Amino acid sequence: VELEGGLRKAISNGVIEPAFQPLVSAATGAIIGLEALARWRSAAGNISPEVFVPLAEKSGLIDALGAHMLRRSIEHARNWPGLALSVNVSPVQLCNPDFAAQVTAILQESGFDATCLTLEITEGVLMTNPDQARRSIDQLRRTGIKFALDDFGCGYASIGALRQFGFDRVKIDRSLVLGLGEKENGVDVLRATIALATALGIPVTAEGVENQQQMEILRDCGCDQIQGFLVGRPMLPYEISLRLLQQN
Ligand code: G
Ligand code: G
Ligand code: MN
Ligand code: NA
Repeated sequence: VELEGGLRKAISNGVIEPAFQPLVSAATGAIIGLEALARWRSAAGNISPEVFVPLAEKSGLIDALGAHMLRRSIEHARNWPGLALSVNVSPVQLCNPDFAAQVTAILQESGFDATCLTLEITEGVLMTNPDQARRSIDQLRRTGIKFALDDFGCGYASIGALRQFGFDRVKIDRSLVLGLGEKENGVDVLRATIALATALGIPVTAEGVENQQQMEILRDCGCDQIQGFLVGRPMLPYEISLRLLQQN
């Protein structure tokens, strides 16, 4: 309950802020997009989104947290024209019938180009509430917003779901990338998973890429986008701006 009150305040006081992790072209190594990741820095230490996102979901604060993250991410992204912005969306948000209207309103008030925004969702919601998920996704895709299926390959998401919901991108879960390069671990599964998405015309991002060897394997398997500590950790906005200056 104390943490819940703290969370409510942290959202309204702007203490929770996005960090940004580079999304890098596998072909050129250039930063082509940024994923916003919520960070809560409190006097008592940093609190992980793995703790406060589920808390927000349980306590009815997730819509406020999601709206805050989207607004703040967009404000920062204005400084990085030409780059795509990815923002994580909780299944609980997606199941709210007002979600699409909320996102549309934030885009309108900010004037941000919808085609530069990708919303990342995990597969669970496609099973638990497919009808509402589809309504939200369809409505937002009509505005130009893109959708990525996050953490793909670690759960139950079917190929059917990829096609039915019209995902613009798939993000291969870290757990599939983890053993790569150590002993040909899991390359076959990875290659097949990527080939499948590619056959459906859906481009693939690899997450959790930590070394050169993993990156080369993933590029050979057909990933066009790389994310992970090898190419950039989640960073403060000014650190992103510095990286972009060095790149250009
Ligand atoms: O950034 P980090 O690896 O600590 O994130 C842990 C988890 O929290 C990841 O699954 C990530 O998707 C999730 N997460 C981070 N920021 C947000 C956010 O703004 N909204 C939601 N719904 N999840 C987030
Ligand atoms: O579930 P989602 O993909 O949104 O989670 C993103 C989380 O993964 C972020 O919290 C980020 O800190 C973490 N992450 C990003 N790159 C790497 C990496 O290369 N290795 C590890 N272990 N974690 C990573
Ligand atoms: Mn994500
Ligand atoms: Na992931």
